[in-house]
Amino acid sequence: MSNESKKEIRNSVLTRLSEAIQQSEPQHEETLGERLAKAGVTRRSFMKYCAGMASIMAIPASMVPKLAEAALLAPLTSVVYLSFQECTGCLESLVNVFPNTQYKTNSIENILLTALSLDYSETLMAPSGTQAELSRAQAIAKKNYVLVVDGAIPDDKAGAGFFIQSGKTGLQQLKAAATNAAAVVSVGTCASFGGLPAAKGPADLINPGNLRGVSPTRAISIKAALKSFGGTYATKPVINVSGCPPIAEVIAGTLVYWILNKKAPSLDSNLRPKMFYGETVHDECYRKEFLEHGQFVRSFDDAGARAGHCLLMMGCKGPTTHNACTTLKWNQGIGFPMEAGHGCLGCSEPDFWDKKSIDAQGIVGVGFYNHLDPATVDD
Ligand code: FSX
Repeated sequence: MSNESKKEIRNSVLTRLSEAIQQSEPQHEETLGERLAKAGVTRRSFMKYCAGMASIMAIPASMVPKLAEAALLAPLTSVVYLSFQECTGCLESLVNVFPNTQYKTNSIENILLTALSLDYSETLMAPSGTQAELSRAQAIAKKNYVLVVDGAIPDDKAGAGFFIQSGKTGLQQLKAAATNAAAVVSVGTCASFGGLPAAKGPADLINPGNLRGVSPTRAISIKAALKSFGGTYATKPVINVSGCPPIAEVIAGTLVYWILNKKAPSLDSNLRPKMFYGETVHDECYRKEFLEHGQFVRSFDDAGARAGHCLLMMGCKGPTTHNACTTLKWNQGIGFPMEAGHGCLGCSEPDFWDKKSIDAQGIVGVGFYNHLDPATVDD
């Protein structure tokens, strides 16, 4: 079959799909209030839920009724979800938010999340190929959606050959999807800071293409990519939800904040919501008192390990890692690494794969499994 004939068939399929989707589009955009009512959630319990969320998010109580009213009347928030260089751990984490035992009001939280209209997600949606491309084109033609991105963006130079999808590079796809987005939420450390794909590795490692001291794909964060586009892309609101992967409730909480407020929460200098990243993992760690008394685990399975002492000498990076692991916990509130006897890997911080550290014998190393330099620990 000639290329011309293939093009014709493709165009006619696209036209038919487009007509079918337009015919099936609802005339009325369902609001969150209507969705909650259908699910049998009373106005009173929704207000109570909002008050609970507001206290987690440090929103003044006086603002709650106004925000809740606005949320009830708001149409569904459209979300376009793109994935680049990543392992899909972030999306896996997000879907773990159902059911949520943390807030005890899981039905409302789940409905709040269904207030997101996931208009495009390669991993979760049923369509593929041409139909998926059409879904993306239609989703990004709308305005004011939230663009959720996981994964870092690889080099775009001619011949680089990384991440080509439908003939377009990652940078080209990101630019197209960011154009009409109201905000960009970078989910995961790869999207937030480059993460694993941007890891440089040891200084003597020579990567393909004879590259030394840079990641093999020269991956960059979503914020850095948007900055490189310039203009309105560079100033587009970006919220980093870091972690490899991030905690499910932190991703959900950030999106719920957007639904309720239509603006970003207060962010730290790494563009992370302060409500979740305002404290270090160490701040609320139940092993903290052992550090204060100089009682450390020095090898796994020693007396200190059995007594649950501080894991700092085993490389725990809790004191320099900002995240909510010790408060929200993981796997629907079940536990966090130190409760399982392992130190924090520092996965929500920039450059965590390459960070310099020192082990219990005082040997300075580089990289993921090396240990924290005690000199960097605050008193
Ligand atoms: Fe990265 Fe996420 Fe770690 Fe994986 O999408 S933050 S490698 S958990 O999947 O991007």
